[in-house]
Amino acid sequence: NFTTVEQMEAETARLRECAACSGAETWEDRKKAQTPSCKFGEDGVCCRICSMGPCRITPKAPRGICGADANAIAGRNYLRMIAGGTAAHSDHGREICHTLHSTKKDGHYQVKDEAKLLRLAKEWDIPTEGKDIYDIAHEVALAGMMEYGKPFGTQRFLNRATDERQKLWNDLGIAPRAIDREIATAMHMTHMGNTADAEALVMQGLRTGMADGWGGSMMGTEMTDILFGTPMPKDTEGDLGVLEKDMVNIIVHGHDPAMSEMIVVAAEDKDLLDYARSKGAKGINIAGLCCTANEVTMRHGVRMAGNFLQQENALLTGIVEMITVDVQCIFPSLGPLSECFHTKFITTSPIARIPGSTYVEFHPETAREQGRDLVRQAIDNFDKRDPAKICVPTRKQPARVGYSCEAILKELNGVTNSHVDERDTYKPLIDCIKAGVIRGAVAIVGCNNPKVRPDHSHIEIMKKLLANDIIVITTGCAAQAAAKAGLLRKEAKDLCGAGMKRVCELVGIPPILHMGSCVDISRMMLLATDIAKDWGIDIPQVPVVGCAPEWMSEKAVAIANYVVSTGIDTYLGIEPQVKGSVQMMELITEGTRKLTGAGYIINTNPDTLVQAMIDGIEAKRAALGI
Ligand code: BF8
Ligand code: SF4
Repeated sequence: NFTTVEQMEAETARLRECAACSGAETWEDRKKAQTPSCKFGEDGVCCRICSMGPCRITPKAPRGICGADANAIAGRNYLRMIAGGTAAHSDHGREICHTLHSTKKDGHYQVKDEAKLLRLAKEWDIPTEGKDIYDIAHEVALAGMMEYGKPFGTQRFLNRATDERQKLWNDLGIAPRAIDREIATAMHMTHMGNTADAEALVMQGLRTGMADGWGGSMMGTEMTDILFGTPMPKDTEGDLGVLEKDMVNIIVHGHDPAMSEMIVVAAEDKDLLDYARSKGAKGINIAGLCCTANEVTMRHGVRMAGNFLQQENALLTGIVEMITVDVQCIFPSLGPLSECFHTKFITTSPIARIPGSTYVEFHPETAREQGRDLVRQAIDNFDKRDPAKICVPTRKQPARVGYSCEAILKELNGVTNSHVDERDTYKPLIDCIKAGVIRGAVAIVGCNNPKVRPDHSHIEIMKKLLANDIIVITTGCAAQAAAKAGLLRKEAKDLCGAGMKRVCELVGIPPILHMGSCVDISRMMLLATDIAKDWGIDIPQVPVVGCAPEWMSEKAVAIANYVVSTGIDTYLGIEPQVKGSVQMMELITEGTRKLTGAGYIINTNPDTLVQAMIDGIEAKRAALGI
């Protein structure tokens, strides 16, 4: 049985009602208070870049005080969103480089995937002969950090792309230089009195996005795999029912796995387990939210409590002893909300300081003790639950997670096909696509957004794609929507057309492959690239598209820009905030397509959006003559 959105909504309503006595407020209440939203902001035509403003564009006032028109204002706002998103993902990647740089043989963090480290060292021409693995790790980490500020050259990872893409990026001038430089350039270009030409702003948007996807995000993924292991398929569960009434519940939330890994390790400690039992608990239960959930589920099978718009619901259960967060997508409302309950709210990063939390700054030199200490505090909080405020959720779904590119190739190696003498190739998959058994692939990624029915677009779109024999790969909160609905089970093959169903049975995979967190969309870029290489065509020709049906964050805009630059059409279920500029709308939908071979297709109706994707894939097939 699959969980429907109606069932999810009923559970949310029950939790909200249950918690009403404690005066708890959630996003649904605040969304009402924020409606209607500001039309100028919505359309991207409010400028407050300098203090002569704010200036708002109307038919009567078509230019700001400085003379900037709607195209300039919407374009600058848009580029600033990309800069914000690239900064967030890339700084996360940099933090992970620092964590790798702190590794020691007997340290708190160690190298888990030596083979991946050696591969990366080789790729980057770092000598490894006769060297200690930790010396290599430090050199690789340092080389990674240099990608952020090097004065010359472009990103090292670009040479993983197809030759056609690399040439195109150079010709268009969107091959990203140092990551920090692209962010700074975007901020500089949008300072008062600089670029007012929308096309130039969009081009820098592509280049800044590229600094994320083929720079900072890819850095995050690679270094995380080296540190904590390259994900391989695992069984787990998803939805709030993973919280256990009789156990100490600790939620890890955010993005950077350095902190959550330590909590997971501490929760397996025998002394702490005994301590939990001495306090009357049956054990210690770690559950994840948002991308931290994706990181720890892929490597440890830690269960997922839910996605972005479910973070408050987790606390409404009244059985969460502690929620520890690192960076990004954390609601400030967790401060006041946790105060309604016994829940301890712990912030751990100087990047995300939130009123109402206890701040425990994590350091690589003390991380293990800090993790243990937090787990101990959570145990001490177990008997502070208020029985009157407990509302135990029960629904959860099994899920299979952890499909890194390495894992997908391994699955394909195990299948009997006409490429038995070749290993680590996507050719068996390409054969299925050529034969039409699988029509193509869609990457469903991104957030939840109250502008649409949460999870509804994700789930409905995924189901329709499966029914049309289109394989789905997923990351971020979209992946958790799939997990909650039960779509990451192998049994989801029953929702597929005959062709896809057969492939799933033969290979032994679910029809929706969980590829990780949002920084792991870099994995998807490499997947599309290597499929194109094994096929002998360029990326825009491959029947693969991307889709963010419920996106909300600046990071999502950065992602959309590197996906489009990579030549993959991107279907959006939420309108980018540039509608007040006809030129900007034209540039992001059709303009980029003339340059990179891909653009946005925007539609807020999920049924129309998914049909457009199916048509888009069929058009790519027709162009290939398959
Ligand atoms: O980076 S999908 S709500 S959790 S931004 Fe945030 Fe969006 Fe979720 Fe992960 Ni990605
Ligand atoms: Fe107004 Fe121009 Fe200043 Fe923007 S930069 S606030 S449009 S004067």
